[in-house]
Amino acid sequence: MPYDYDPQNIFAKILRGEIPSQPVLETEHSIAFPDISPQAPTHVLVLPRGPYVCYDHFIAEASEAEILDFTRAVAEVCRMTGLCPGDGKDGYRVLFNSGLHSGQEVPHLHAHVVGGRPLGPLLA
Ligand code: DGP
Repeated sequence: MPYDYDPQNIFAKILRGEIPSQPVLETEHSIAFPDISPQAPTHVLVLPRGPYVCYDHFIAEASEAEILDFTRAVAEVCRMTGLCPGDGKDGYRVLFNSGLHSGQEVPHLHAHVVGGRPLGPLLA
């Protein structure tokens, strides 16, 4: 299935340094920064640097190194923001919006890492 990546989307501009961001984590293949409109006390976006529209696009076309790096970056953000239940903390939610029905606004794959308050039912 062809995926049509728009290189003018806002996260592509951030990744090219055309728009400033304040990364909390940078790795070879991934970057993480706070969401501009946080929905919880902690709300961090984790992006692969590569031009992937959504999760299934990423898994279909990214290298194993990119997938491993991104997967680890998400976990590292959970850890460094102090949300991991394994650390005795109160936990977190990771979600991807993909496509129209999800309400995806920015067509560059990003994981939302949210926590810091009770998050309620997933589809509330
Ligand atoms: P989604 O609906 O899953 O595509 O979420 C897009 C998120 O991106 C939304 O929560 C707001 C955030 N966002 C949009 N523009 C910017 C920006 O320029 N900087 C940052 N940090 N976040 C942004």
